[in-house]
Amino acid sequence: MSVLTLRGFLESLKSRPIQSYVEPHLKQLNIVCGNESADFDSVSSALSYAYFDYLYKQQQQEQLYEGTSTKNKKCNPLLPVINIPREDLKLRKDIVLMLNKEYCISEDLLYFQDDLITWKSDKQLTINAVLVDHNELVNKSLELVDNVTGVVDHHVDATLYMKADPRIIKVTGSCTSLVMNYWYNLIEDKSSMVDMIKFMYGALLLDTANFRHKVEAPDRSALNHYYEISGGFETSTTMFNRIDFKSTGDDGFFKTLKKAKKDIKGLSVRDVIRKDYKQFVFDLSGTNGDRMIVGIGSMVKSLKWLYKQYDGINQFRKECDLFREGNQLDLLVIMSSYNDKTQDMFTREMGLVCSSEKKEIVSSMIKGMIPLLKLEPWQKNSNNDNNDDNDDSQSLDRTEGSLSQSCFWEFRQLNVEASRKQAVPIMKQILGHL
Ligand SMILES: [Mn+2]
Repeated sequence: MSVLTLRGFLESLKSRPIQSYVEPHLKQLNIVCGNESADFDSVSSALSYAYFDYLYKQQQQEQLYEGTSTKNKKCNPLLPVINIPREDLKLRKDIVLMLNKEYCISEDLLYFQDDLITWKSDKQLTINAVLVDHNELVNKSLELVDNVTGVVDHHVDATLYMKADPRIIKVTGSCTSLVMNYWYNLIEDKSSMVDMIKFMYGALLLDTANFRHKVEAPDRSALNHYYEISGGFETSTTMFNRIDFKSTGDDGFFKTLKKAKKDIKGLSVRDVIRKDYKQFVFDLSGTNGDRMIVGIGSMVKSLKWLYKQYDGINQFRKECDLFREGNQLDLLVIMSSYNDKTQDMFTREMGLVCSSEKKEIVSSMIKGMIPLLKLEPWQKNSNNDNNDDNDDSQSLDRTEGSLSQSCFWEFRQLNVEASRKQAVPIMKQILGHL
């Protein structure tokens, strides 16, 4: 087998029309996609899963036709799909940096949600999907995907698609670790796997804050595989040579990615929310089938920084409320995480905005979350431009004027281990019992 690269793989996919990947009689198309936040981990997991699947299928073909002169080269690949509109990729500067700079992969070599919509509606295809970095279809994906054929994920198990194969759901820092560990055991010739490593290692660094948080056994074994696989092969990529697997202290690679991830220059509040956003429908406990539509945007800046950047707390709240209304949400949650340099401490904050009709429900939900997420009153910026509103964050904090119909809260979240991944099941649980 000749050595392949991720770029080579994507180019070969794009060199053929989509129709050529369709199972002729069944009108089925096989894809792999990450979750709808399309963060670095999701994109890396989807691309690596598709790439490794392709390597494995090639290996099987070669074994099947070993010794015969007529090699059947036909193999139906899994298409990696990035689960956001194409235009939203540019908001994720960490991913764009990795793709463009390290892999010379431009947007046109990738498939997006827009493509999936076209395949589904114009071509009337049945979509079979492997889900990576999530284990439950939600929102748009529910309409677009017909069958779930595999799951590799590190979120709470929704116990769906029990016949999916593989079905791997384990606690890990990065989902890419599970992808690596799965394919490592199946692919014999590891030489073509090398090209994928820096993308996967990047996800591992970002998801564990450079090995400071949430490093689990599967992450360690993936790291060993990266080290072992790359040790045996020459690589010409400069970035890759800069990766020092053993030192986790001052890693230039991590800092470069983190900086790109945090770069929100030129983005509107709406863009900053959409950059890492997920939407949920939570059932309420009542018998009348009431539901709450909740959007959660994760941000890697402090609330104070965001307020300063976007013309103050009231302006920021107003933009958030517009986003909430525009997306027909009952509640928008902003989960902020950052390193507080003054105390060298990883810090989390939470901002919430809901319509006034949902004020009571959200207040009750917050009461339930306070002990679990260790929510504490948020310390307001000492700037005196908001000095007259008594912001005891646990009580209702209304702002005047056009925002009078909405309610806002801000908290410091002392349970810093709980990211969105942990906060969502907590919210779901509380709302289901109100
Ligand atoms: Mn993930």
